[in-house]
Amino acid sequence: MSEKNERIKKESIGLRGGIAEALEAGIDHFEERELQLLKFHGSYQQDDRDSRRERREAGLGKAWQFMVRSKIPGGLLNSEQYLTHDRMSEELANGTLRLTNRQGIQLHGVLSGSLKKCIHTINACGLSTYGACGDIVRNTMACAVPFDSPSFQESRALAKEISETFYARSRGYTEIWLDGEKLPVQEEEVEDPIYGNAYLPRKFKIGIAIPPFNDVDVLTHDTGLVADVNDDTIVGFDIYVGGGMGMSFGNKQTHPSLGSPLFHVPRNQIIDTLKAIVTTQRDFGRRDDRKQARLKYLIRDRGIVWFRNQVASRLEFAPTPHKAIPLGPVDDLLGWHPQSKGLAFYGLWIPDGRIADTPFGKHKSALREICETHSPTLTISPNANLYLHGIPESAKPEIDKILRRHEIPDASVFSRARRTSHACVSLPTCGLALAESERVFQGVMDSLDRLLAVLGIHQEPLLVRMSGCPNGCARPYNADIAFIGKGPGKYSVFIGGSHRGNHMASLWRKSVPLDSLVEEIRPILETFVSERRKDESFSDYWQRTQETERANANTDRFHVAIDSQTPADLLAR
Ligand code: SRM
Ligand code: SF4
Repeated sequence: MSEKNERIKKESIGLRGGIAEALEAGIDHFEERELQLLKFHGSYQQDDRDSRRERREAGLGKAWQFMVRSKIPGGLLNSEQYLTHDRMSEELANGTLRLTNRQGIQLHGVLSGSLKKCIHTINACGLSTYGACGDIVRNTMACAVPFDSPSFQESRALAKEISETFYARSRGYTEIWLDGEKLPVQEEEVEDPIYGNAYLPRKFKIGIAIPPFNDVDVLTHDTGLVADVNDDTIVGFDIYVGGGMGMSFGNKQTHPSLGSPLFHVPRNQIIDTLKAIVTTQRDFGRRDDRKQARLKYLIRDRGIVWFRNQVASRLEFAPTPHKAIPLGPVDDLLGWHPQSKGLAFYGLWIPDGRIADTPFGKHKSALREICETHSPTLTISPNANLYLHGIPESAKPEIDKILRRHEIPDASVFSRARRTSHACVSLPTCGLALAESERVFQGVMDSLDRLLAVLGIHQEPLLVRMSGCPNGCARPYNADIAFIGKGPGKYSVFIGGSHRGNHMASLWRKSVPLDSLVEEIRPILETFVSERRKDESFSDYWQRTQETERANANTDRFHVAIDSQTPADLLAR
């Protein structure tokens, strides 16, 4: 498998393969080589899993379709770009938009014949899908809170700069989808200076946090940057390396982990430092086993000291020790907040990032009307909520009216947990899903909200996440409470991460039916309420009372070391 992937990349001639020819031939789905390369272009080949059995029984093949992912550095887009996606969702996709928890937008249900129009249109509106998937640096995340102060603006600009630095240089993408138009960041085709012809061993993720906000969940990225802000100016960064959430049940060599401190670098050295980190992973990351190919495993196998020396040897300056800059919770600021003089922003809760007209409100229609009439700027949050910003104070009542008219509840009616909770996409589109996630999560959260209200902890900071399989797209393993799909209707329950994102949860129950999930955690929450110390959060309570000595030793540190008792170990018992 790994060998095959490596060969496909090397022989792809700048990620072209036979994609153009297959499109020209009018195929409804791609063969293996092209579908692997298509990921680098921002699209996954999928099929409608709901219709699989029926089609099989009718002697039909799979209902092939594609997911197209827009890569949006820092999640920042304007109303016209949003409306372009909205229109495409109606004309070319399944009628919904899916905000992702890496601040991108996914369209599902695109047919092969519409792929070119879809990708072309995304580029024409000033965004791109290039590098949204594949063994490459993915969408760079940045703190989504839309404050206008210099440090926040700087982090958004840096997300863009990082994105441009790590674009693949091949013009294959533009030839196939843009009729040869050149993207502004692309130069004449030469051997790619960062990626060579084999690209990276695996996906690579970067996120930027602005303290005290940790909405980007900074320890879960291959490389997380925590801004060192002085007098509202970013003067440097604490760098964390080797975060990652995926694991495979039963494979003890795989595990989620939180980033380890690398060092501190000045602001003007950050791009060179990122190049040094990415090229170290390019040169030393495992290419013989895709399940061991992420940066976290390179660091586990060779040690952080080796990695630090490798990266430092590629730099022309001497980095200094990391400063352990503290961070707050993984929350979003929902509702109205002042942005800068005369302007306000609104943090809109989007259930699981799915923009549609649903019983939770007509988010799709409301956002269309708001963008058409008020043209706010938008930022997708890493919890897949949406900030509308640049709104004059005087326009607030009208926007409120549009939201109410579309039956969108004020997020304050929900528990604090629900406002930042997230479930991955899962069925029916995700080919890797073992259990439902997005489609059942709000039902689970309805029950949990009722329980939290009864227990009087409705406003307690709790991070709750659900993933339809152990790949962990919802970043579940550092949540206070996490449900991870094990098989149809069955979930493993993990407890004891943290709403600050700085602690790993551990396995609580191996396999629980969907309709018993909340009942299963009721006793834990009841005991928390009766035994907690004054102002003690759930994660602090859990770590004080439940965890092993070893894990307890880590609780006062922002960095959490990889525990040898990984969830995969526990599940394999
Ligand atoms: Fe993910 C694969 C959806 C964020 C870890 N992820 C997938 C695929 C593409 C399934 C596939 O390979 O066939 C899913 C597509 C489902 C669909 O139908 O749309 C998918 N991942 C998502 C999204 C949409 C979930 C969401 O609820 O928002 C997120 C898209 C982000 C984006 O805009 O780029 C998404 N995925 C994540 C995250 C969280 C993050 O990036 O901050 C993780 C954990 C962090 C990490 O990478 O370790 C994540 N996705 C994975 C993995 C496991 C990777 C690993 O090395 O362990 C896979 C499977 C794989 O790559 O083999 C995967
Ligand atoms: Fe699919 Fe698993 Fe990711 Fe959910 S966690 S989107 S089921 S790969």
